[in-house]
Amino acid sequence: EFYNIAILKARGGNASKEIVYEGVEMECNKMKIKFPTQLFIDGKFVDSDSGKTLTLINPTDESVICKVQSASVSDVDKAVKAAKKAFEEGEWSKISARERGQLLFKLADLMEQHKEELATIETIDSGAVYTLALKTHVGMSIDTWRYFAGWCDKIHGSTIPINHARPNRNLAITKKEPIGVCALVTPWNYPLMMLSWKMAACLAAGNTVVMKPAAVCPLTALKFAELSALAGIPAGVINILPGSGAVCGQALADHPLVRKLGFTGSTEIGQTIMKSCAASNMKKVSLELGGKSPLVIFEDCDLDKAVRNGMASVFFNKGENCIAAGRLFVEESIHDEFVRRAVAETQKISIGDPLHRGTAHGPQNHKAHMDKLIEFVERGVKEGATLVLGGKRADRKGYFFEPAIFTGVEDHMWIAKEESFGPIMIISKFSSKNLDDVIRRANNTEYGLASGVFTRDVSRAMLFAERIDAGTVFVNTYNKTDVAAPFGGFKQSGFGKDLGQEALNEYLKTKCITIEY
Ligand code: TAP
Repeated sequence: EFYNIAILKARGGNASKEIVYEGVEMECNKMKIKFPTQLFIDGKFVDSDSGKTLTLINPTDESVICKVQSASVSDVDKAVKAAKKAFEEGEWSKISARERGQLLFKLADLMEQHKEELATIETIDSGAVYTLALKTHVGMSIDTWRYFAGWCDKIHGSTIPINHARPNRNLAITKKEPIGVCALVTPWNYPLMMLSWKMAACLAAGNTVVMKPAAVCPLTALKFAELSALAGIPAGVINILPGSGAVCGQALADHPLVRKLGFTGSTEIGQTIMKSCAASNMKKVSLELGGKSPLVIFEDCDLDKAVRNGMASVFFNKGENCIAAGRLFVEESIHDEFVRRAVAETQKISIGDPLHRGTAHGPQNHKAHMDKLIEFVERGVKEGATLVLGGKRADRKGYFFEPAIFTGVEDHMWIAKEESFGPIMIISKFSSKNLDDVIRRANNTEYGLASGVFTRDVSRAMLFAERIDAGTVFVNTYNKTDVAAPFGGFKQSGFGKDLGQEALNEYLKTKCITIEY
């Protein structure tokens, strides 16, 4: 079914404000939802210069949701120039930090008022299970905006006692300043949440932004653009450009007026972006990239909890989770019992329409990704790992893939090293007689995003946490991220942090002022 694009109007809490756009209005999930389908540049919804569009597919039933405008290089240029003007001359540059915070709180309130609509849009566009979309994709996004709104008027420098040029006296002070126009490029697994993690810190710091969501699911970003206009964020401060990475994303990395690029995505594209940022104008860059996070489960763990968390570490958000445990090391004495329980629990996962409240596992995000997962499993079987469950396309319409479990995975195997980004559990055995050896094996990857350990032995947990080379370590839990805690990887998982106070540094520069008196 194809939904017609209509001229729509939106009115927010501020009754004097009316936003007009071309978009889609439809009944879905027992509610009326509507969202724009145009680019958002300088406070207005507009068509792309090229007339090119992206066709969006609902992964649950493979139907076309709608077409949205796809940004060209000249659209990127317009958006960047609008963001530059807003940064240098607009209301945004004149209001106080506290007023900036108030605007971001208002935006968060509007997101809260529209949370069911946002979660529904996320579900049809990305296949996220609705209940999870409500709690995590949208819920954590709202928390993120509130967390960073609170930081706006608390960003300050220091006073530093430096040597005096006697007989005069001297003092140095530092100021934390916004960088200017920032670009954000994000992936498809948590579309609204990835936008929020980066953009909330970026705006709290006082920058303006041009953002490119993933081409396959840009709809919550466009709905967010509408809400930002209704919240009264001045024109040009937020610009949203759906488009392809090769055209729109690359033009952002190359643009000489963009001073910072925040990226989340694959290591491969991260490398391309870092090169482009260096070659164009040495723009500051932060990269949240791929992962193959190890989870080590010792025999003295709380096994019920380890099985529950072990499953969530792999299957949460259908495995489309950057910190997903890419490899489980289970101590040999509990290995068979762990596998038996994990298989039994995985068989109980209800796969189905992500809008149904009883569904725990929805379709993969898009077809190419599902096909990649099927190939991943075939390769694992070929190289001799034991596929004990799932790993096939489910026998129904939509991009459904049966959660898979592999055992007998050896260190040299391709599936032990490569990220699947899907619901595929990879289990290897270890012996706790040699803690050094399992830590060496867990660290034997070029990635360093997250890690986890289950044990009741505090010393062992702390030694693991000290020696594992990953930006996040979970002890007796997994996936426990929070807006106040810094998040980001080591090695080829990139650098720079999202969330927490540290994320602000990614979008600030420090100026040192030295005074003589
Ligand atoms: P990518 O293929 O790297 O795409 C990420 C974004 O970059 C998309 O918006 C993409 O555009 C864009 N892009 C592609 N080529 C570009 C170029 N030359 N210049 C600028 N932008 C370009 O990753 P993905 O497949 O969307 O996401 C999966 C990967 O992201 C996984 O490896 C996963 O681990 C990683 N990830 C990491 C994290 C964290 S926090 N570390 C979080 C989520 C995901 P298109 O829309 O056209 O593809």
